[in-house]
Amino acid sequence: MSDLEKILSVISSGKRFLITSHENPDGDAIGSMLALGSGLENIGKDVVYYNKDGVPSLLRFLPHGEKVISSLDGIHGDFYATFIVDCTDTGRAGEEFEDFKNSGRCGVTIIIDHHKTSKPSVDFYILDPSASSTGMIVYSLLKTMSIEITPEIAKNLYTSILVDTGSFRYSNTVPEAFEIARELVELGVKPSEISQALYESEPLGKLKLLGYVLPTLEVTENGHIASLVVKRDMFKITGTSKEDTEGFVNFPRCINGVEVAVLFREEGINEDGAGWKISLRSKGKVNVAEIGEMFGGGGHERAAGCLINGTLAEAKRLVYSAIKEAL
Ligand SMILES: [Mn+2]
Repeated sequence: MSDLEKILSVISSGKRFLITSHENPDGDAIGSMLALGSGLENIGKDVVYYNKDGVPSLLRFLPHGEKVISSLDGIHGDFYATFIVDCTDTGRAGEEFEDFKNSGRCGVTIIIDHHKTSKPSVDFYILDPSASSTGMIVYSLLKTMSIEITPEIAKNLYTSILVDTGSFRYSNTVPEAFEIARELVELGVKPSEISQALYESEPLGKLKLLGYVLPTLEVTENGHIASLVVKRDMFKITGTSKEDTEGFVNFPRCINGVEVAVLFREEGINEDGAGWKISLRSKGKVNVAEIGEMFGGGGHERAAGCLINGTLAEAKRLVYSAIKEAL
């Protein structure tokens, strides 16, 4: 039996399922969780939706987003199976989830993901790096099970695809992305409504934060690398949080001639000094997943990340030299 057949049989024999995704969830993580869960609920299953960081405010328009809990404390009993979506590894769902899993309460563990990775450490998995988003894999799974794509599921799936293809602009925008999106629009999704919710509903504070971040713009290596820096005091001054830096890395990327864009975001202080959350974006020449991996992170060829401890100067030196090497 293939993993897909085993997953289908797990779904048909089970009643109670847990669905989770990676921390700092994006539209694909939450959209996939909600689309899969709604589909399962619609065929009579009980679903608990968990994400360590909850649903970011920008994604609260998604149908059933209010069902997502951010703590497993009040959860009683065991699950028949647990889906970890848009995650190469269960560790990305956070420490609380790892503890919950290690206590044996997750049941059968299943990963559904589109990141390039080695064999994940779960019971079964569907990995399709050719899919633009996990939402596309969830769409196929629901179709395979003949579960109706309701307008609410459609909205979640469309958001998954839109976010992970950068609104059909990134190189992962395969024909299937348009084909599925076309069907979702026929099922009632209004593209203008979703794009307004995603791209024209920013809080004022985010723009004020951008005002502090843009002056940190630095372009190096003959104009091939551009970076921005977000420091913690900028959040304090503007009343914002790290969630508000979503998309900032796209500003240095949009510069003509820039191959790799980097966002350095200051994290909590520990004994090694500051920690820097690094977001990397490539226009294609450099595989930034490899650069992320060099520092214990990972991601896609054109979008990756990692964490580096030390001063900003040290973090910049390490990242710039790795990119320079790859250019
Ligand atoms: Mn994704």
